[in-house]
Amino acid sequence: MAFRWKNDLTDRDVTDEAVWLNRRQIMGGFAGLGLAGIAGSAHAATDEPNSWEEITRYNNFYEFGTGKDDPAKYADAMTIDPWSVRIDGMVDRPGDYAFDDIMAKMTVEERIYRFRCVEAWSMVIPWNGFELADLLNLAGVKSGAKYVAFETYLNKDEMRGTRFPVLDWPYVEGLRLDEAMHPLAIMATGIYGRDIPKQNGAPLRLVVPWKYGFKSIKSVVRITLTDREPPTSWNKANAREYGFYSNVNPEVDHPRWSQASERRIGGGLFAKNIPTRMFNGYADDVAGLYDGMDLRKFF
Ligand SMILES: Nc1nc2c(c(=O)[nH]1)N[C@H]1C(S)=C(S)[C@@H](COP(=O)(O)O)O[C@H]1N2
Ligand SMILES: [Mo]
Repeated sequence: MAFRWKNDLTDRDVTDEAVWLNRRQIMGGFAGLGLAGIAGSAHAATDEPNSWEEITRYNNFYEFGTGKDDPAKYADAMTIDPWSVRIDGMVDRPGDYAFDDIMAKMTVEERIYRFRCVEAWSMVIPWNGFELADLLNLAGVKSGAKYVAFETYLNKDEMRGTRFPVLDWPYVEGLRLDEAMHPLAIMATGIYGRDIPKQNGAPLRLVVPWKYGFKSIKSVVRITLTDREPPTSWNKANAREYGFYSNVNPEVDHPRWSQASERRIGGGLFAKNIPTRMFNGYADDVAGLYDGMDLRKFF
């Protein structure tokens, strides 16, 4: 790996780590997790992470319903053990990778990321996970591969929302290969040092912090390397409103609302409205991926 990403979203510079953890009452959650990145921080605090309750009770996971509280209510029905991820297409070692075997090979770190939904709300989430690049390298990406396609688990008996044609199930997403290989792109397996809850995409989900939240596909069962831009669920549902790239961009509005600002979840009625940043504040890291591209055309 050419460089490891440095966290700019932590308050551990100013707050003793144990105090920070206790405050959120998560000490019980650390057993068995290799939290390589839990210590050490690079920069001063800029954002405060959202609470466990906010992160796990205000969700989008349409397979369980379109209400923000539906996933927390209904995702429990999803079977996540055993779990495997089929990695296929243009790879040297295609196959079904058992979740436990993947975890045995990956280095889990903490990544505190801003998370910006296309609906103009946002949170700050302390994920635990590993770099997507490490998983792709496990399977061996063949030369000629240009894109990565992802697919969510689908079980109509367990996922009550899939009885309705809100989206064309299963939920699918995609990235360009260089986006997928970027060290900011992770597969999250935890939050606040605990296993990731089902409503947040257990047992592993993609997190691409510089793109709108819908790119961060949950409960991934299949990853396919391909040389063609893969179809994506929201683009299939409404191509005029949701492009393949969907990079956070305050200058390109959604056809039905402005993307210039966002409502930071928390504080109830006092939720703050804050300006949205180019690439969700990760421009220094990722703008180079889009050099020379017309970001209005490729939205
Ligand atoms: N399979 C699947 N993945 C999904 C979604 C979904 O409905 N189904 N919703 C997306 C959207 S719109 C957002 S904003 C985020 C929400 O993630 P969170 O609930 O963990 O905050 O998940 C994304 N991933
Ligand atoms: Mo979203």
